[in-house]
Amino acid sequence: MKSIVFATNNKHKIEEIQAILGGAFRIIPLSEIGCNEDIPETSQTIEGNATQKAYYVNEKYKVDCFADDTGLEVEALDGQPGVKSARYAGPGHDFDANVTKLLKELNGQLSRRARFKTVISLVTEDNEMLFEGIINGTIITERRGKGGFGYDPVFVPDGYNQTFAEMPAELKNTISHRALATKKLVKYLQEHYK
Ligand code: ITT
Repeated sequence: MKSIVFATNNKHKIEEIQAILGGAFRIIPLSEIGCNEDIPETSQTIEGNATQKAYYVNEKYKVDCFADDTGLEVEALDGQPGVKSARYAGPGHDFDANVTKLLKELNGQLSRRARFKTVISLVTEDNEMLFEGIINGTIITERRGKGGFGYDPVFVPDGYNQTFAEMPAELKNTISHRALATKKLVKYLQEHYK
């Protein structure tokens, strides 16, 4: 069976991608190649961070691999928090504080348009590719829903009335930024990766 390393130790992400890939490929987590370190993410862009992570693992461990990075880009905030989404309110990766800060920054703004963007970087022996997934929507004024994570309670995707945190996980995982980027990666792997 074909296999490829995913530069993450986030079990949830591995399961999500493995589910879309089905039985044709096996996704190998970093723990299985003996990589337990914090991979640097020092780029100023989402694309840059995904690429940096994939190259880091490819060069150090000599394996074909892919990595992802995601951010929430808010129109009225010139694309912020963007690449800083996880640490918007400070270094603690505190989801609740990040949402509170976002709602405060948007207070009184005319536009509440936003988009989630996921970029997946694939680095193999002879190729380098980027796959992007974007979902547009609106930031509402108060949290709604208990599901998901991060900014989900305040993000309503276009065409829906529920926030990502209110809708069933299966629905979010079918329409989300991450799902869109992942489907592109999977299609590429199925067609080109031998
Ligand atoms: P790893 O690097 O360990 O994989 P991370 O927390 O940095 O995990 P991401 O790069 O995927 O995760 O996302 C960065 C931040 O963007 C994340 O901490 C959330 O605040 C937000 N985010 C990402 N995907 C999201 C989603 O589907 N719903 C809500 N918020 C999300």
